[in-house]
Amino acid sequence: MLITFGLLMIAAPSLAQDSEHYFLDPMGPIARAQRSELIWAAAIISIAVLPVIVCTPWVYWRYRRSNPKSTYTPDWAFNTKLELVQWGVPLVIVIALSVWLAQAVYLLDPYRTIDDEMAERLDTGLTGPPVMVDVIGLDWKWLYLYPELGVASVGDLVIPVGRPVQMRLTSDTVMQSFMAPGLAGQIYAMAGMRTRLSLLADRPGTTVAENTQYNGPGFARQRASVRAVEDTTFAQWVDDATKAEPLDVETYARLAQSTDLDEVRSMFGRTPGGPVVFSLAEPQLFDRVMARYLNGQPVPPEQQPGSPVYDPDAAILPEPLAMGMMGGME
Ligand SMILES: [Cu+2]
Repeated sequence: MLITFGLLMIAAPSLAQDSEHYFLDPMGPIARAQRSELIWAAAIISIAVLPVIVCTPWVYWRYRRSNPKSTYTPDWAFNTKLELVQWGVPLVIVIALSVWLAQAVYLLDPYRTIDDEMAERLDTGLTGPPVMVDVIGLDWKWLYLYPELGVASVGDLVIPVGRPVQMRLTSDTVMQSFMAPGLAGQIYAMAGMRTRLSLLADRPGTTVAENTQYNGPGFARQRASVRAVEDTTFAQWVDDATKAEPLDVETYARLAQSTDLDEVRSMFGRTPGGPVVFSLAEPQLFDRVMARYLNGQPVPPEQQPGSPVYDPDAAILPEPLAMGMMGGME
């Protein structure tokens, strides 16, 4: 624990120099709260751990054989005061941490909608209505859909500063794990399941969205930038994306193949290193990807984007299921 804590402290300045924000240099209140919890929990646990680390060498030295001043008590076995301290202190720490962290877990529930009340508790301000983002994990990129704004992007999540972002996540391949350490915690994305994550950035900056669950040879390149930008920049970005090539069910079938971001750029004739944005021609894409795994039939290998025999022409997405059927899928 202490070693982890120490390493984190050493790592902090070097990470902060980077242009990207990581866990210890958050750009939003949720990641900031998580950081302070880690630091406080480590500090409180040190109350029990530090004396042991400090006293062990001292005891060895004090009671060494050659020290004539230390008392020799070979029959000593029990000391009430000592027992009370060494069981009592950890007990108090465990109780205090449990009560405090349970509250934190409830406040920072990734499924929780960030509204005015929550913003107040996180000591931050909101500047506008939430932005809905659907996230589909693919081999080996993150696809972000903005169904209300009619745009989509691959490998680059752009969010406006001060506005809550409500994400729904799923996977159209194996299980994946989404983590944007500068903004929020980690959440899984699984085929046929819909998870949620709320984000909030209160200053402009860039962090990274990683997949932290190994999913094959392109895994290491599945890192997407997450950019928090001012409202006007965001509006401009959406406007530009609206004019891009449409993303419909057929385009999606090609996009879903096992390719990394560079391969996607060349497949769709985009500038090397440049943005990959689409106008969203199929706003229900997320629900249709979900429905692929929920229609009661096994998905044949040629319709599974992660499969070597995946065939984009055979992988037409089904119509979304009725909302009632999507019930207990979260
Ligand atoms: Cu787990």
